[in-house]
Amino acid sequence: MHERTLVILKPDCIQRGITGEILSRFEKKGLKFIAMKMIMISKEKAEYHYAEHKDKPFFNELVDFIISSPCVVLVLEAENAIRIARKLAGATKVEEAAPGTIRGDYVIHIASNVVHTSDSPESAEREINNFFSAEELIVYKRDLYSWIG
Ligand code: FUP
Repeated sequence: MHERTLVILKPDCIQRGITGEILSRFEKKGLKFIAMKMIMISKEKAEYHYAEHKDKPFFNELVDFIISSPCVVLVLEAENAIRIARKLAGATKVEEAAPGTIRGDYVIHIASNVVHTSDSPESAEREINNFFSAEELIVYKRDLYSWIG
């Protein structure tokens, strides 16, 4: 089975009206969308999602931001989906995010950085299970992508 990654289009993405543009970048790359929904993330799920940062000074701000307004959460599948999605997202530090990446093109402040993408297979599994049930992950074939599924 191909690798899966969790992507979150954060509140700033929806508020700025760039959801379609950002989805389009992942879609055009050829990553397979196997689940997608718009949700208000609960505080509990947000704290679980960002658990690795719970001792960081920016933790409360991070959680408050992600629960402030709707997000779009999606699961993408491909060989090396995790690294591919992170490349498309671009570097966390805004001054290092290359033009052509999402953050390189749309982000001026680290706290409002449009997308989240999982950083490892372990995180991806934990994060996907936090937002999706097994039944929500849709198995289907793409005819035009028969060589990769
Ligand atoms: P990334 O995997 O690129 O989203 O980045 P991290 O896991 O390092 O950070 C998680 C989130 O915390 C990012 F969305 C940005 C935010 N953050 C801050 O707001 N301030 C910081 O100093 C570092 C990270």
